[in-house]
Amino acid sequence: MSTGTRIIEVRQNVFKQNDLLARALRQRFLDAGVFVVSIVSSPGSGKTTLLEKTLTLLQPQYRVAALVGDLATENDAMRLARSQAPVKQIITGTVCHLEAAMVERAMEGWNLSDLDFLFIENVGNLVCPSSYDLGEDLRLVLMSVTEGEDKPLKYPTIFNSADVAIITKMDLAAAVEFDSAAANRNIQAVRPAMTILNLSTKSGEGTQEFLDFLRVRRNSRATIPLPESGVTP
Ligand SMILES: Nc1nc2c(ncn2[C@@H]2O[C@H](COP(=O)(O)OP(=O)(O)OP(=O)(O)O)[C@@H](O)[C@H]2O)c(=O)[nH]1
Ligand SMILES: [Mg+2]
Repeated sequence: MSTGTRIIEVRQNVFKQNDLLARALRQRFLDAGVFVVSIVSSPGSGKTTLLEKTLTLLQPQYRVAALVGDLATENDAMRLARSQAPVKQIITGTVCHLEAAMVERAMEGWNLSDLDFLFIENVGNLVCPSSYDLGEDLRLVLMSVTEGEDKPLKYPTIFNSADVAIITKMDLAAAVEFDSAAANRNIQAVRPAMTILNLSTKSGEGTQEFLDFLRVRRNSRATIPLPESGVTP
């Protein structure tokens, strides 16, 4: 057997293990009645800023919590904890994505039935997180206006593995001559009919629509049975 063949086999096993665990997590989340939303993007697109605002604004109505992954530091967990929601930081060391096992471990001690929403901020990276199912109900991919309209074409897998695209930092769109139509076209080229939301946490544009969207998706999940395969719809 060549070294190349062995490497492929090991990778397939890792993916398979992760998928099995993610499937079990998805069932646990469903049984507990918690709606799980993960967020992926390149570093600095605004995941933590959006999440802090979301945790704060949802709390009067919903019980919320968050997990956040980074290679190093507890910075994001400290920022999110300002919302008063339960938050745990997952430090991945050299690993550029979260895995289902990390999520499972981080939730130890939490009673999932006490939650309505659980948010998971992935490590800032447009490549690694796309291959790892975390058992979430909804995966959001963020893309800020300062990154360039071509990112969906350059990183199609992450857009394909997500359910919704959110274009962030819309308050900076004019300053960087962001071409909204081109960005939308590029997203639709890799993921036809993908829902796209425009948002700015600075100006507040799109925030209410985003919160309404989360509420609707959470309510509709309650009526949709889990597919046999356990794969994210
Ligand atoms: N102008 C503007 N800046 C924003 C907006 N959202 C976030 N930022 C800024 O963008 C920078 C990065 O935001 P973060 O929320 O830390 O981004 P992140 O995606 O969590 O970053 P990583 O966790 O490191 O991948 C910060 O300086 C934020 O203040 C926005 O809507 N408009
Ligand atoms: Mg962050």
